Amino acid sequence: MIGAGPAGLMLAHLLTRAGIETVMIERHSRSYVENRIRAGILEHEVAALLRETGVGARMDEVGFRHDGTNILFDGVLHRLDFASLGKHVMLYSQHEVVRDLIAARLVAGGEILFEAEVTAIENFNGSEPRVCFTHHGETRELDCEIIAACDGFHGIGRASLPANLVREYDREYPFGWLGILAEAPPSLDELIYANHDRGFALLSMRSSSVSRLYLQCPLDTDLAEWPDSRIWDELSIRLAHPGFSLNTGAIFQKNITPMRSYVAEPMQSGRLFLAGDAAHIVPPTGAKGLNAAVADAVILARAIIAQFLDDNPETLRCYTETCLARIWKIERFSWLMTSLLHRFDNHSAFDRRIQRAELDYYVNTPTGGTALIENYVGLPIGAVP
Ligand code: RFL
Ligand code: PHB
Repeated sequence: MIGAGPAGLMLAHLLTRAGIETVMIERHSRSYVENRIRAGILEHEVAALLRETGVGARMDEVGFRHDGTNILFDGVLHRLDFASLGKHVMLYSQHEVVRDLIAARLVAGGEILFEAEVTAIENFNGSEPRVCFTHHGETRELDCEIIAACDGFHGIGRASLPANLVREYDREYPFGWLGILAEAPPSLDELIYANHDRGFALLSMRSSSVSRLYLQCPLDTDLAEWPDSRIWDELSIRLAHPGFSLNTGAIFQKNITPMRSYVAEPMQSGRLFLAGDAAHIVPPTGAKGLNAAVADAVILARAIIAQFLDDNPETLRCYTETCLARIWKIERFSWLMTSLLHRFDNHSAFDRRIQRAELDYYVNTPTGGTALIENYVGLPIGAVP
């Protein structure tokens, strides 16, 4: 496994449970990956997977179960009730999931080579694939049967695939998100996704005393021009609706995230397999990045187990096909949420009316509502390996 993010850690966790030996190589330090603030929402089946494989206890203790979410437009809040499909999501930070998976690996006697960087992947189309890496200033080599590149969007795994094999599909959005973490109790016990004439806003949270909020912003936004008071004023305007008041507090982190959709096909060549952000990314509007990475890990673990323990190579051969059938639906949903909720400066008055009609359809008709909920809580991943 190259990379100790959610994809690599979950893959290693599932293979270890099945008795398959794994080696994990991670460029950064343990404390860096355990404190990297990213995603926050776990789909129903991803949360169930953590519980079923023995790494869900802390999530259930300190995470929040959400049985619905809210979409705000034209000043009216619309609640989508997940319980109508018997589902929920968990609000639990990605870095906490990473901590739990690292702890489980160490307890199981496994190792993670931190501050070790893969510099080359060789011979993956032959019978003896090799990974070259540096660790504590030394150059080392590792012969392996399978190489899983779980090394994120800028990793060496995808870059090592033969250029004439890979087809890329890409969309960059003409805006970003200005995200903050603040010492402020959540203003509501569920999320609010707000479509406003001034741009999108999202109300989320990390704990009973910390709020996570986002504002759509131009890509060239200079954080220096966004003092705390301006951020709170803008959030108050975009999230306003009857009976709501925004809790404010000291902002202790500000960042800007660009928005992009991307898929590389295929996700494998010979004995090299890509999982997670290494193969695809989504804009965060659908809360899918982490969930998609974990689902790839489950599909890859099932296929590796089928090949090595059940002598059935077919599932591994079909890895790309199995993943992409899910991934393109996730790409579609993330694109849909982004299209529905943001302000597009090139939109005509006609486009804006269509956007409103679409929002109205998704929140106010049973079919539209069910479609949105079904995707938000997560498409099926299948049996836990
Ligand atoms: P990760 O988590 O990027 O992990 C890849 C790991 O590989 C290591 N690595 C290497 N190690 C050794 N040798 C090399 N040559 C290596 N090259 C790379 C890296 O150090 C890293 O530890 O990928 P993974 O596992 O696929 O997980 C994907 C998720 O992390 C990602 O989809 C989400 O976090 C995306 N994302 C968000 N998703 C959401 O659903 N909601 C969010 O609010 C949200 N916020 C975010 C995000 C991603 C961000 N990034 C990537 C810039 C906010 C940010 C800032
Ligand atoms: C977050 O809490 O960071 C979060 C939640 C939902 C999203 C994106 C980010 O869609």
